Amino acid sequence: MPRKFFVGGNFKMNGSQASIKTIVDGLNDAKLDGSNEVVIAPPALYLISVAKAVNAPVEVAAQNAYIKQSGAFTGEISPEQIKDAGVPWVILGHSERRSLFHDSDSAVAEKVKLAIETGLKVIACIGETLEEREKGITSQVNQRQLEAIAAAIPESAWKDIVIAYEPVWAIGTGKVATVEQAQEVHADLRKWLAGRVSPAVAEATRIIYGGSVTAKNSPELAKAEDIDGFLVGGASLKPEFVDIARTKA
Ligand code: G2H
Repeated sequence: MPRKFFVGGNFKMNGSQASIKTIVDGLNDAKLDGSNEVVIAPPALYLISVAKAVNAPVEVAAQNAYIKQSGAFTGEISPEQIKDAGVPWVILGHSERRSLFHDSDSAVAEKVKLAIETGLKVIACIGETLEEREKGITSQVNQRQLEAIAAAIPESAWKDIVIAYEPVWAIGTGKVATVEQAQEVHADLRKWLAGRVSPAVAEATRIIYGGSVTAKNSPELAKAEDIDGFLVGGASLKPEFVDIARTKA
């Protein structure tokens, strides 16, 4: 079965009630036909209102979740609370969480495990830094990050996981990976999944690309065999997100 193309919009810590309403109105007006899976991730404060306002087929994701369901963890939100808010998805392991908030490989894996056990679907982010790429360890870094997740979950969990490959050097920098660079990593990850998890999981799992994706570069990237969609940051705040959401549709 072909993998359904997936477009995520990660608003990061951007937007206001008014600007987010404009984005949601734009998506609703676009009347997307559901041939692509489209998910938007506003800041946590706006999750409930966006989940209520956005029309199917667009769904909503939280940008992070904690490793516990409740308790004295000031400032955190739990997978149960995300589910209770009517939000089916969560982004975990984004490089900004890893680098700025010290989310380790094992913390990300624990978060993925609890989110999956709670019934959420997960956009699991991995990616190498420029330094790691220049050292020639791109493959090892991405596999190490994915291995932590693979070791924490059963094979059946992969049906609810989308892998987002986001080279850190391409995030918000305007330096998009070339189609060849991205395809090489995506193919490498799919091969790794086949060996580590199973050929069926490797075949079915969406591996999406993130890092300075725009309406201009998305059609070319989408042609690559192993690029199954995008996680879009900056451009998800702009009207062009609707065009990206329609890539390949
Ligand atoms: C990568 C991406 C979205 P941007 O972080 O996750 O952001 O498209 O702004 O590079």
